[in-house]
Amino acid sequence: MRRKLVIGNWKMNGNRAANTALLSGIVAGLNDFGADSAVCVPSPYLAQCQAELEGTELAWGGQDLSVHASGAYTGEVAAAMLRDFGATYVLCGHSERRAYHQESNALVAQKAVVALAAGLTPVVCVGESLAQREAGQTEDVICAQLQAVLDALQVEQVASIVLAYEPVWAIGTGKTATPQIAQDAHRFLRNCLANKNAAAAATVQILYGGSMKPENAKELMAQPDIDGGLIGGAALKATDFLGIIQAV
Ligand code: 3PY
Repeated sequence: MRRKLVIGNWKMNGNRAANTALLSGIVAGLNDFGADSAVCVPSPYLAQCQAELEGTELAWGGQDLSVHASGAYTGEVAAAMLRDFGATYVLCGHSERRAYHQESNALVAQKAVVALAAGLTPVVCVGESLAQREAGQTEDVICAQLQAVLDALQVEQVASIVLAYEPVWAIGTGKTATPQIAQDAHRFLRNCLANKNAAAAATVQILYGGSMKPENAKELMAQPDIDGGLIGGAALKATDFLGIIQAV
């Protein structure tokens, strides 16, 4: 039985005062809903998460990491730095990183490897664009994105990743995949995982991302292969984020 996991992706939002209100609102409302929860925040706010969340049920993480350990890489954040501030998770290959920072499947795979080596759980994001879906390429695209990561991992490491299916056409657009569309993609991804490690495929959490909100979370998370959510806009309001966690 896989435990549900709900991760808020704050993207480039927040400020110290608003973060304190949001984090304390979430923590106050967490009530053994049967799901794990976390927030992935901009790097400057990792210290704030550590200070305000240590000892609570809410974990935290980064939104990206460097493939390098240290050195002359201006603007980059190393895995060890995320760990230094208590991060548990790190997003790898969010579609916005792939689109705006030209992150290739190979680079995303390297990031997942580096995250695992540092003791972080990589949340590997995959998803097709609208044009790719309309061209019938969804499975080819998400398979290639996942396969690059699987090729880079040792067989036993597969169990240590989290996967997120985020159809690009549903991110920040208000459009949500129907539960059946999402379930079909999740089942397909689980089968891809199974080709590398069948036992791990049964335990890896596959999150749905793309305009998940309290109103649609229950139906999405009722699907057999949907193990939680990677939440964008709705993660910026404590009641909405809690509403999604409660829908588990
Ligand atoms: C969204 O739902 O908008 C996301 O991109 C979550 O990562």
